[in-house]
Amino acid sequence: PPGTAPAPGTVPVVDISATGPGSTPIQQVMDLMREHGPVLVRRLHGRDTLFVADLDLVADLSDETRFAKAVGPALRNVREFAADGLFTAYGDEPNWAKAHDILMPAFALGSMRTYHPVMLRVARRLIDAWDRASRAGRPVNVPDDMTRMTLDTIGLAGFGYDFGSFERAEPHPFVEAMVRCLEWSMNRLGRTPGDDHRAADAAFRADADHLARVVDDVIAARVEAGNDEADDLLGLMLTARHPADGTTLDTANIRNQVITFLIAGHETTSGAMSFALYHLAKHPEVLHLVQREVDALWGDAADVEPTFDEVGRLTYTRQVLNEALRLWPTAAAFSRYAREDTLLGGRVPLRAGQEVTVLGPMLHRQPVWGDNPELFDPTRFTAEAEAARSPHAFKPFGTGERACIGRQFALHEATMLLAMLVHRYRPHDHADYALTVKETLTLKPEGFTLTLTPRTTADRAHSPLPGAVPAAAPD
Ligand code: FDE
Repeated sequence: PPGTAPAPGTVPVVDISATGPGSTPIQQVMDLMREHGPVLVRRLHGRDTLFVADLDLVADLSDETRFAKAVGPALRNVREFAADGLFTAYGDEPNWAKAHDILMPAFALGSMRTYHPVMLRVARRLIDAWDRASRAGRPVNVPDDMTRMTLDTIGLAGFGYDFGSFERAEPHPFVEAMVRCLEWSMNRLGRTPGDDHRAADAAFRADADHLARVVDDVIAARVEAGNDEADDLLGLMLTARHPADGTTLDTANIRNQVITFLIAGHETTSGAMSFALYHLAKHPEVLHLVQREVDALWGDAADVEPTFDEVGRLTYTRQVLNEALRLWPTAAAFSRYAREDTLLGGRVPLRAGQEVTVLGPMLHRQPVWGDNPELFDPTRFTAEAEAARSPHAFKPFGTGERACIGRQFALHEATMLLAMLVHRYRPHDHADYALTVKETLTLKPEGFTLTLTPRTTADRAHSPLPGAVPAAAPD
């Protein structure tokens, strides 16, 4: 049966039943791996999960002929509200391949040109809000504002729906319901058998119903506007026919896809941008190099309007994002299952159907990353460094045919925003922030705030820095 431990003796088994997984299960497994090594079975009330982070094992799991995506325990809970949406669909569910084929063109690199103007428009909303905070000398809450920005972006770019998040003091109710649904999915994994969970489950049902209602409104607004030919995601979902059989997606599946994209398209991306800003606030020398890159592109312009092609030229900014995703991949784990009985990496026996969970943050700290993996150093992502490294050493977007469909979307959005912010403001770590990583299935730096000073002409004149790109100083 799935989830069963491998033969005893081959892999350490760590029983956490006494404490449970707590509110930070990913970081708990990270600690267990620091103690027991990068392959272990975590046992909780008799339920076993095999976690791996070794490069050779992850490389082996990426072999699509022997392994496939597992909708693991956490995603099975997410299925309670996203059902057969792309992220949570089983590989053999017909709606996975159908939706994948229909929606892939909307995420090809070229399609990002279509989304660029909307991304820019929402980036402006964030900048307006940060200008106001900066004038008032008020700190900004980074993860909260990044979440406002990514929700508005996916809503507008994907579905032509405006959540108007910057006009609200509190997060949009959709976000609050969604975060609670994700928390429920996570916490349900750590339940002690015999406890009464009816209240939590009823609250979850109410939240899931709220998500469905919002999404039905989004779809109804589109259909009412008679504008269902639009070439965004929702337009494709409503009208595109599958090449194989000529049918479109059915209504229930469209609802599941919209929920899926609203969730997948914003929590993870906002976390990635928040971590990137966290590292920039802690590493002035890296910040300086990003400033140098954006100043070379935009000079002293007061209100920059990045073009699509300029975003592609922000190589160092993108390295910063990749390095942020290395240390804290915001979708931190993904699962695979063995198609047949096999020996994983030639050393861990697996039975057909058995699931294995890859722990990204620990894969990203393996020896392939050198002897100081905790060091934030964007030069790890120069083209040369990447070419010299196994492609399996870095998996923030999963692997194979079930890898992230939104990768280009997220990277374009995040690179552009980060560059605009660095061009405009000097961030101050006014609270001497100590990193606390909050887990709601995805990761984010909880309570991270900055104060901002507008950069001046004089600041920009000082940014050119001769010589090669130095490595960052140790933490
Ligand atoms: C997907 C994904 C993944 C895989 C998972 C598994 O394997 O289980 C991962 C890891 C990810 N994804 C990650 C990420 C990060 C970031 C930043 C992102 N992501 C973003 C985004 C955006 C959007 C829109 C998205 N994203 C979406 C998505 C989807 C739909 C999916 C599913 C696909 C299939 O087909 O399966 C994913 N994503 Fe992501």
